[in-house]
Amino acid sequence: MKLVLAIIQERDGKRVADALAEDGFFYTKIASTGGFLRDGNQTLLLGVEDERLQEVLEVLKANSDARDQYVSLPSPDVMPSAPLLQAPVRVTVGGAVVFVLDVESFHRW
Ligand code: 2BA
Repeated sequence: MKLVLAIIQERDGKRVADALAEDGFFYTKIASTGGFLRDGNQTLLLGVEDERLQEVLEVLKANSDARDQYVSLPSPDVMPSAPLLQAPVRVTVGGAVVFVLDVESFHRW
């Protein structure tokens, strides 16, 4: 069994959730915040059997889009050396950032 930890953009949240539910995946959704943009995103925890791992990755990929966002004022604790006034920087966020971990054991009471 694997634990899939997927960080997706808030705007993709409903589309991803609907697609996962439709395909019968169990998941837990946690509201989270990106350390760089300081924007809200969503972290999904999914326990999946090994044979369905590829399928869940495909569902995540098909339903999360990469988007460009602009960072206008970097926070001093992120970039202490940044000048106060500088042109907005474009960053491409997502589709999704996904970690796959081996599950040692799984229990449900
Ligand atoms: P944020 O930390 O808000 O990052 C948003 C986007 O900003 C990132 O998109 C990346 O394109 C850019 N970025 C992040 N850190 C940067 C840096 N130090 N310098 C320049 N550009 C930087 P994604 O890579 O698609 O990441 C989307 C979100 O996924 C992140 O939001 C964060 O919440 C999470 N994430 C990404 N990599 C992670 C990691 N290695 N560990 C934990 N969470 C991660």
